[in-house]
Amino acid sequence: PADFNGTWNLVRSENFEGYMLALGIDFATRKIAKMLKPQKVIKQEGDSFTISTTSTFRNYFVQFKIGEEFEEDNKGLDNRKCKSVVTWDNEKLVCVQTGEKKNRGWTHWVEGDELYLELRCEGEVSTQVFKRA
Ligand code: RET
Repeated sequence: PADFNGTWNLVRSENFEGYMLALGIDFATRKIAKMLKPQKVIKQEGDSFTISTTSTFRNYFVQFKIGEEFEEDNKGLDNRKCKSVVTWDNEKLVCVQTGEKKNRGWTHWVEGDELYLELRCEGEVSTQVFKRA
């Protein structure tokens, strides 16, 4: 499988505003959040992952094992709990976040020295691109 290990810095982002709106993130938080250049640190050991997203404003941490459902609190994002499960789709990591919001989830993949993250919620799709630090 693909190697996600490392430190990645955001270089561009599309429709993050739409994704945040779909999550019901308040105006003030959205204004700050869309200016941020978050960094991701991913640690991958076999099928176990830890992913920390850090920024000058707020951080988010998630830990999971492929195929094992876990409860996600989304603290600091929309704070809605959901049941999440991450699986491999070929070389992509696909997360389904089941809860109040329909069609919620994300996909991570690596292309060359870039890490892609597609964020989905209801009808919105946001794409973020990171480069190796
Ligand atoms: C920030 C800043 C505060 C507001 C929002 C944020 C969004 C973070 C997101 C993180 C996604 C992490 C994933 C990790 C799994 O691999 C940047 C913390 C809304 C959407 C998908």
